[in-house]
Amino acid sequence: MSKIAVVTGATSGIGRATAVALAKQGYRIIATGRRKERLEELQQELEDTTTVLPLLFDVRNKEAVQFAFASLPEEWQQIDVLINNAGNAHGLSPIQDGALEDWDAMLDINVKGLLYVSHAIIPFMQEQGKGHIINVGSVAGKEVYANGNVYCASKHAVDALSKAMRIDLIQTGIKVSEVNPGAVETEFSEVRFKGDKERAAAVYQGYQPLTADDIADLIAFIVTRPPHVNLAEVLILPAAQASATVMNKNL
Ligand code: NDP
Ligand code: 8X3
Repeated sequence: MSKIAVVTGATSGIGRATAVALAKQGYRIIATGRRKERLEELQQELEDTTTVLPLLFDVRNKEAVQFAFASLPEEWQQIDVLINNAGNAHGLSPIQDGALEDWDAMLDINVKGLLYVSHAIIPFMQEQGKGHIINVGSVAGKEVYANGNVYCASKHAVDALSKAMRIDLIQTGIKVSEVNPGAVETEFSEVRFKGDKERAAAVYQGYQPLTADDIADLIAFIVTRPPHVNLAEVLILPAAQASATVMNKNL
């Protein structure tokens, strides 16, 4: 039987590209997200490559997360890899102007959602005595930048949780890695700026950002290392980016 990877946030951007990359590595894919038609489209695109099981839930809803994984058909329970990718930024404002609903969204999705999904999947990996969890953090989990406040805090939490998971799971045979991208052109900025496509496009102008495929390649590399190797943490930036906010737009 081929290996199984769960990819959260597989309807767009990094998650979708990762699902495709892991399918090409021979994995069966459990693809999650809230947009049903996008999951079905991914399933169709991959029908000649692998089997895709779409699971529709909001990672904020812990009962829905628990139910989705508790009701997995038996042939989908031997989960080898979990890509904790679902997440977004909501807003970009000074802390004094922040919207409470944006703060709730970022902390509930990026932090608590990652925890709920991990809590549901770790028992399957423990049962097998092996597994690999890859958390998608960010350069924003390594640095704080102006107006990034709560998004940066959520990604610093992902950084802390990745380290904590690696320590707590060391006796179980489950590897934990963290991938921290800089600027990747996806729907990320459209979500951050609440559908303002022009403002979102401006984030990626004047330099060559990373693509979702660049991150998917890295994730596929990490999961295909030999069992005794763990790429624990990788910061991946566009060549034109030196830190969260320092860019060379003349490259
Ligand atoms: P996209 O907006 O393209 O994709 C976000 C994905 O997360 C979608 O599939 C979306 O699915 C899913 N998602 C968001 N909210 C929820 C929710 N409440 N429940 C379930 N799924 C949800 O952005 P990216 O691909 O860029 O982002 C993926 C990850 O990469 C995020 O964790 C982000 O913080 C991180 N990242 C992105 C960077 C960038 O520059 N783009 C840089 C560094 C890190 P759906 O809407 O269907 O639910
Ligand atoms: C996404 C990259 O710089 O917008 O995590 O925070 S950034």
